Parts: sequence; structure tokens; C-alpha cells
Amino acid sequence: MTTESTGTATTAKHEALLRHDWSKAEVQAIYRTPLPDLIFQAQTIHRQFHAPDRVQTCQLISIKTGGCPEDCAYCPQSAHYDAEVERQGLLDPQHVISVANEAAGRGVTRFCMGAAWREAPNGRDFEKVLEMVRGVAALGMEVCCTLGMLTDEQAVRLKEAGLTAYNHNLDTSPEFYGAIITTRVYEERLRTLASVRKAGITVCCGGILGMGEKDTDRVGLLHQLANLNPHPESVPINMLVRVEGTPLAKVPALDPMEMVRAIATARILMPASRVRLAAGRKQLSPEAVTLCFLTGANSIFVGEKLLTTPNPGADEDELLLQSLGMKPLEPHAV
Ligand code: SAM
Ligand code: DTB
Ligand code: SF4
Repeated sequence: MTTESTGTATTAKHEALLRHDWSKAEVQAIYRTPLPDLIFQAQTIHRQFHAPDRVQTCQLISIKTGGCPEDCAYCPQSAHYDAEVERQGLLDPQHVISVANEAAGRGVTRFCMGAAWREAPNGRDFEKVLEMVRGVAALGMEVCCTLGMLTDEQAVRLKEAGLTAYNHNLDTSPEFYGAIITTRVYEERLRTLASVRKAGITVCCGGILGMGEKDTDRVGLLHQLANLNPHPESVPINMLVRVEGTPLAKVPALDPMEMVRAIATARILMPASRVRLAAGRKQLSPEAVTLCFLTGANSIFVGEKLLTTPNPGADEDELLLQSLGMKPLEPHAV
């Protein structure tokens, strides 16, 4: 076992333990393992690959907000619905870099810039995004963007500017996808992920639970993620933030144990990846969050806001980590 106190050491021996040929039945069996066994298995694997007392802190910023042409049923930024989100054009790069600088000062090691675009634009706005990426990279942080679909050329330019990760979620199973989004297809998501890979940028790819999907859809999503080769380096598991005005505002709340099961399953299927307990922490009890850490979540978003919705504040997070004896990952640890 070669876990270091500051992070992860993935050795060749570890690489050999990674599989990309999981069957759906295997994933289903893991997902439905009795909880005590599931927690034990996930925790055992987690300790082989990661320092169990460390959690990476990431901060989000919405660099372009609202008015998105896509119809993702969960999203308050879609122009198809009337959630109370104030539209905002692309932010000034210097402002974004100063927010990142301030986050770095608080020990945040990954900065993620999100834009409500169907696809990254070309021209002036793209040049501005590149300027943001260069500025954040110069601070020594991991730099992530989520800008919608990308072309091969755009991915290469982002890489050259210093982008280390690109977030592009599969969101749910291929079968349930059409019930959530009609303006694009699963295959398009996979294509952008391939462009990101080809450019040498690490992949951040996960999904959302609690959209009214079935167990088999959560399994279907995890099955898709685990059979990507290589695995996404970062796997965000979001619990739906139910926003008034979106079609999913009134979907019944998800049982937090489904989050725990999904995180444990992700940990077992993709042992070396960072599994991020992403949106929805404000709706989870400290005990549920603790179970998520126990089953392998080792990354969170910090700061008062995700993109447009609230997130636990710094004080609350500090208290929680302190009470659990856990620490943020140190800068530059991978
Ligand atoms: N427009 C780009 C895209 O869709 O790829 C980037 C921004 S989009 C807001 C990034 C991700 O946020 C989505 O893929 C989705 O997984 C997540 N997300 C959006 N609204 C959410 C909500 N209400 N609850 C949980 N996750 C959400
Ligand atoms: C991800 O999987 N979750 C983040 C990040 N990647 C971009 C976004 C969560 C958004 C939650 C809803 C909002 O704040 O608008
Ligand atoms: Fe647009 Fe992204 Fe929201 Fe979908 S999730 S509506 S693509 S901002």
C-alpha cells in the first residue's frame, strides 16, 4: 500500500488493478451489496489508492450565466425555463483570476470555470477564456473548465493555455437521457470527452442523482463511466439541486443512501479516480456526508455558491472536516 499523507500514488501495480470491462450485472451487484459490506469494500479499496484523511477542495465560478439554449431539465440556466437566475455575459478575465487568487489563498487547489453554453464559442469570447485559463494556471492551481461541447481544435488550444481538466458530465444512463435533455444526444457528450482526452487534458465526468431515475439508471451511468478507458480522473456525483422554475423542481427528494451507494460503487469501479461529492451537500446531513467520505468521496466543492445555487460556507465545512479529523489536500499534491 503506497498512500502518502498528502495524496495519491498510483503505481504501475495499481494501474494493473484497473478494469474497463465491467458488465452491467457486475455494477448492479456492487450497487445493491448490503450496505455494511459495500462500505467495507469501498473503504478497503479507497485506502489502497488514497489517503483516507484527505479531501481535495475545489471552487466553482460561473463565468457566463443563464440563457443557455439547451433544455436540460435540471438546470436553472436553461433559457427554456424560468428559474430566477440573472443572466450575465462572460466575465472579465482579470476579475476571474483575482477570484481564483483569493481561493488559492484559502488553500483551494482546483478552480473550475463554468459557462452556460451549448458549445464553446470561437472568437473573442474563447480568447477571453484562454486568458482566464492562463491566469489561473499561473497561480499553480489545477484549472478546470466546463464550457459545453468542444471541437478537437478548441481542446488543443485549452491544453496549450494550461488547462488541466475538462468537466463534461454524462449526467445519467443512456436510456434515461432523453427524458432529461432533448437538445443533444449521449453520443455528442462522448465525442467531446474523446476530444478532451486526445488533447491530453484530464477528464472530469460524472452525473446527477435524484432526477426521478431508477436504480438501473444510476447503475447505467456508473457502468458508462467505469468503462471509459482511461477512467475519468475526476468523477463528480451530484445530488440534484431542485430549483423552482425547472421541470424537476418537484421531483421527490433522493434517499441520501443512494448517494452513498453510488459513491461507494464509483470508488470500487474506478479506484484511482477522485470521486467528488459535488452538488447537493447543502441538502445532505453531516452524517450522510460522512458516509460519503467513508465510502470514497475525496473531493468537494467549497465556497458559498456552486454555479448559481448555494453551497455550505467555509465555516461549516471547516467545522465538519475538523470534527472528522480530515484535512484539505495540500497544494500541488496529486
Ligand atoms: N453548459 C455546460 C454543460 O452542460 O456541460 C457546462 C455547465 S453545466 C451547469 C455543468 C453541470 O452542472 C451539468 O452537466 C450538470 O451535471 C450540473 N448541474 C446543473 N444543474 C444542476 C442541478 N440543478 N443540480 C445538480 N447538478 C446540476
Ligand atoms: C459538476 O459536476 N457539478 C458542478 C460542476 N460540475 C460544474 C456544477 C453543479 C451545479 C449545480 C447547480 C448550480 O449551482 O447552478
Ligand atoms: Fe446549458 Fe449546461 Fe445548463 Fe444544460 S446544464 S442548460 S448545457 S448550462
